[in-house]
Amino acid sequence: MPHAHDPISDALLELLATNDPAVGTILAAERDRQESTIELIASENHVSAPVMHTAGSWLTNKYAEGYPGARYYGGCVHHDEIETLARERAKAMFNARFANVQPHSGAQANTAVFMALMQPGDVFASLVLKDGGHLSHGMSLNFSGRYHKPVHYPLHYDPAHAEFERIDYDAVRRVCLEHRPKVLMCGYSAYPRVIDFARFRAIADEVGAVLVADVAHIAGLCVGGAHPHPLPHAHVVTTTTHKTLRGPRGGLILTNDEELAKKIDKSVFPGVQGGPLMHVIASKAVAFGEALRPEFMVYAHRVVKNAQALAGALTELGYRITTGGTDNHLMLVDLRAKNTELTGADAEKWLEGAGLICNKNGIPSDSRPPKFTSGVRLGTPAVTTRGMGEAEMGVIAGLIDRVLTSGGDSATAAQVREDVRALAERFAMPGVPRVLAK
Ligand code: DSN
Repeated sequence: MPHAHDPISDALLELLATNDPAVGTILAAERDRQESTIELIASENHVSAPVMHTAGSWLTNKYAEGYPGARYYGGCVHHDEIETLARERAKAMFNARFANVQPHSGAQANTAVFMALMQPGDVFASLVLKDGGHLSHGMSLNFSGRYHKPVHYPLHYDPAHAEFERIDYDAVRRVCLEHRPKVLMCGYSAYPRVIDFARFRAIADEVGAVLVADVAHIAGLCVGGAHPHPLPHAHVVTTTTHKTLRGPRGGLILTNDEELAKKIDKSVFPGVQGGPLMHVIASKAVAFGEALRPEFMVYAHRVVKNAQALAGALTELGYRITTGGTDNHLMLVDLRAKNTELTGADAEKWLEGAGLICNKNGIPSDSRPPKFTSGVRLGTPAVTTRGMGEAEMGVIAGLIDRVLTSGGDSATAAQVREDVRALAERFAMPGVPRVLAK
């Protein structure tokens, strides 16, 4: 049975079929791929039709360098209105006094914040990438590692410790007391547990550091009440808008501090960016409006419940979930518990062959290099958007296990692919969003 589509998507493909069939064919194939597979990448989601199509609107035609009321181009009246609306909604979501909605991405947001808070060569503290951090938190090839001096705080690495693979807050304090960083960063790309923002703030205050919380992964959970809020603890909050927040690809910066807000605005433009992507800012405004509705709270809590159900089902099947489970939308699956030979790279490839989309990911203290890894990272934001629940998480765990215990057998992958297709067909992609369809 074919999926129902929103009329604008269909009209776009019709337009491209006559206008640019080469592009139209690729886009139609990608729509089909997304519809017929199960998306388990923790940093991805499926946006609503209003979010998607607003990103393709008239606002793409305009330069609007500057900020509302202070632009470097004429004709910005509606761009001022939309950016102001996006800012107001962003502030309401995070209970923040100031918001900058212009960063093109989360990495751009972090670049601008670093520029506002540090000079080249200054020291900052963060979690290293291989333990779940992000490349913009000090990876050697990234601007953050090239122009600043990262010092990294550890997790608990002792399997006998009750907090195994969780942040070692005492060590965060020790590292900060030793190195006196200008900035202390928290917020991660592959960390399945609650972040204690108040504890980080106490450490930052003790050493005179600015606390930056990069909540890119958990932003939607914070807004939806399924994870504690970073404000008022963090001095600055950065995030992407396209993960659990379910908006268009982009970045966002928030703070309660007026002086920091002024510095950050200058760093975003003209510091690291030129013209803002106003069509994306309009789409952010739509997504923020959705996130402010009560239905989004239900969604955020379901994302976590689904992640816990998936982690529980995989544990029963013999996989090890790092830290023993999850408090948020993601989990790291240590494949070695099931099969010491299996790498994350093979698992990712075999699962993709069966229509189960995820990414290989290092687990803490992984002995394998990032190209291979011993784990995969799984997340539930996208499947929850499609309306799947805890029962489906059990089904998905079983499908994953069938693929991973087959040793890469192509006949098994083909059978599972059909089961994935049948499951995907039962859960529509968001067209007209459910909240408006009622
Ligand atoms: N690349 C993103 C992720 O997958 O977590 C982080 O920016």
